[in-house]
Amino acid sequence: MKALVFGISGQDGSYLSEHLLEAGHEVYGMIRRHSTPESQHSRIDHLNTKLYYGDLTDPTSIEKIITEVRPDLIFNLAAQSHVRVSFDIPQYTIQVNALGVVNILEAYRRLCPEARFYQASSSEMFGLSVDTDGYQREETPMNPTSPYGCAKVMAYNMVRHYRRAYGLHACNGILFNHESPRRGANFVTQKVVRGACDIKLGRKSDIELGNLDSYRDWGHSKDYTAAMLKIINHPVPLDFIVATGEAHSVRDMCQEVFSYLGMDYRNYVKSNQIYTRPEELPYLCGCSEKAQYLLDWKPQYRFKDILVEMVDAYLGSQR
Ligand code: NAP
Ligand code: F7E
Repeated sequence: MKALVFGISGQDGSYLSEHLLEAGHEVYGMIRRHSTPESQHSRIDHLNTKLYYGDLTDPTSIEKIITEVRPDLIFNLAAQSHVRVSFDIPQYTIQVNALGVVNILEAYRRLCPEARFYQASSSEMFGLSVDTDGYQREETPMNPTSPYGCAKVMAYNMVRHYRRAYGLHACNGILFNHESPRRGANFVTQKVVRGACDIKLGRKSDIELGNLDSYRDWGHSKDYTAAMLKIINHPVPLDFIVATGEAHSVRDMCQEVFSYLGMDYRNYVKSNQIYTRPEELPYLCGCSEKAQYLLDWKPQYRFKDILVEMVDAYLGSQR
C-alpha cells in the first residue's frame, strides 16, 4: 500500500510515518520550500520516505503529487497549527487549514476516489462547548474560539460532506492536544520543558507564560498517530475523538516539570499578557469511548510520562 502524508515533516507526520513503515507501507510526503532546508527534515531524516515539494494552497502541486503517487491512503496533517498565531494571520490560517483541505478533497475525488482519506481535526473545534459531565464527545456542538478552530470546523464539515456526497472513504480524527520530544518549541509543554531545563542548566532565570489556569487533555503523539491508522483502516468511514479523558491545567504541568527537576515553578514562572489570546479556550477534556470500543484504541502514555520523556530528551540533546 502507498500512503501519502501531507504535513510529513511535522511532529505527527514523523510518528505516523514510523507507524506506516512498520506496517509495511511505502510512504510519500509533501514538504514546502524552506530557506533553511538543512533543518527542515530533522524529524524524518531517519525514515525511508519519498518527498515532493508542494503547498496546500497550490492545488496544482497537490494534483501533481497525487497523480504521480497514486496513493491508497491519504493523510492530511498539514496546517498552520499554532492557535495563538492564527489570531495574527487569520486569512492565511483559513487558506491553509480550510481551503487547503478543499484543494486535497477535490484532487482526491477526481483522481483517486478509491483511496481512503484522513483529516487532522482538532479539539479546538469545540471551543466553549462542554457536555454537562465535563467531557467533549463526537456529538458535542462546535463553538470555536480562534481562527484556527473556525478553519478546522470548515475542513471537518467538508470532509463529512465529501463522504456523503461522493461516497468517499473520508474520515476525521478529532484529536486533543498531544505532545512529544518532537513538539514545536512554541507550544506550551515544550516551552515549559525547555525553559525549566535551561533554568536548571543556569542558562536563564525565568520563563514567561500566558494563562496558567487553562485546562488541556494532553496525550502523546505516538499514541495518537497510532489511532490515525486505526481510524483510516476501520471498514466504515467515521469520525472519532482521540483523547486521554484527563484534564490538567498549565499550572499543574509547570508543577510536574519543575518538581521533576527539583525546583519550585513558583520561583521561576512569570506572567506576560502577550501570551494570552484575544479569546481564551479555558477547558478541553475528551471522551474517547467510541475509539476505545470500535477501534480497540487506548493511550499507553500518562501525563507525567510524556513530560518526563520530553525533559529527558531535551537534557540528553544538550550533553
Ligand atoms: P506541526 O508539527 O506544526 O506540523 C504541521 C505540518 O504541516 C508541518 O509539516 C508543516 O510544514 C506542514 N504545513 C504547514 N503549512 C503547510 C502548507 N501551507 N502546505 C503544506 N504543508 C504545510 O503540527 P502537528 O502537531 O504535527 O499536528 C499535525 C496536524 O494535526 C495539524 O493539522 C494540526 O492542526 C492537527 N492537530 C494537532 C494537535 C496537536 O496537539 N499536535 C491536536 C489536534 C489537531 P513546515 O515544516 O514547512 O512548517
Ligand atoms: O497551548 C496556554 C494556552 O499552544 C495550550 C495545537 O497543537 O492543541 C494545540 O493548541 C494552552 C492554551 O496548544 C502559554 O493559552 C499559557 O490554553 O500548547 P498550546 P493549543 O493552543 O491548545 C490543539 C488541540 C491543536 O489542534 C493545535 O494544533 O496553554 N498557554 N501560556 C500557553 N500556550 C503557549 N503556546 N505559550 C504560552 O506561553
